[in-house]
Amino acid sequence: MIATRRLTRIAAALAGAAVLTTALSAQARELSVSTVLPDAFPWGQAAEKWAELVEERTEGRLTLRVYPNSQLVNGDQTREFSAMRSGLIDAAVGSTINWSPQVPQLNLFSLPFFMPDVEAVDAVTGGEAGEMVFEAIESRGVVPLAWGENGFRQLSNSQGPIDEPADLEGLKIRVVGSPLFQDTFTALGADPTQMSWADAKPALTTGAVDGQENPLSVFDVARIDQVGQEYLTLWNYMNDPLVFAVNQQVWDSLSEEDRSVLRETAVEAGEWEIAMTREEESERLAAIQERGVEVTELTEAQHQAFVEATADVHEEWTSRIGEELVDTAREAIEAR
Ligand code: X2X
Repeated sequence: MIATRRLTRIAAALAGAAVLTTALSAQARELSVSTVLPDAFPWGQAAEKWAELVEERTEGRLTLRVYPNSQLVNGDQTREFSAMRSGLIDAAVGSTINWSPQVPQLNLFSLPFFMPDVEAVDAVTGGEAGEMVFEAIESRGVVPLAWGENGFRQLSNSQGPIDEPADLEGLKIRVVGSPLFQDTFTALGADPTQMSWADAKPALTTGAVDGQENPLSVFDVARIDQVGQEYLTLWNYMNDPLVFAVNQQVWDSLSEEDRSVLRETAVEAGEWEIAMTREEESERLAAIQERGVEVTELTEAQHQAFVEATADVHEEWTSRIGEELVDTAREAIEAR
């Protein structure tokens, strides 16, 4: 009798615990967020900021857990978009470059010498062209929410100053795993090698490659100068925006309220990170120069020589990206 009563009590307690667990999990839902760079970099900070704001505004109902270093795709950043589309990853703050193998329209931002300044970038992302890019992402099962920014990508190398295409002749340059970069650097006479960010620093350290291209914040935080990259050319040849996005099924499963919180916090975190990245550029450049890196700025004529050397790449990739999108972006840039 006593034993039965105890069993009943245990059963009741277990049932209670089960109800509680269900209630808790219904209350607190965790979404995984992939990034390439961790929070020592503005990119990782953008994701952390998003997580912070979401937690605050949903009072813990929704939690974003950030997984940096492309760890959810074993370091292969070009698989991030597919992993998010298939639901292996719930969300990401990702680079347009890394997603461009799956979303050709994202190559818009990597067209060499197409976006001269931050105003051009804002005119594109904030206008009709930006909407077209977001539609292209959405049509592939991922919901884009907001823009962030990795920054204008600058060229560094270990061999000498670069101020004309001929200086790149035969230089082994690490590029990201996107075919457009292969074409741009081949057109410039360099010898491009595609590899992930995880492999880049070791390759620079051993001298397996002579150079790389990345925004100043990445060069600075990752201390790229310490692996022999003593020459830096400021050529603003492309800008690398980030996109905050969520898998479509995950999005559909959220309440309307949580969706608006996710969207508005992504926009806020993105604006915060873009402003910070841009504000810090000049300090970063000064810090890099102080560490002994020789910085080359291009004259208008030198810049033009690079533009001409990559004109065919521009033309070829325009058809892959879509004439209409490229034209819409060009108009926005001209009218900025
Ligand atoms: O791999 C790179 O160069 C990085 C970190 O900038 C990107 O993920 C695009």
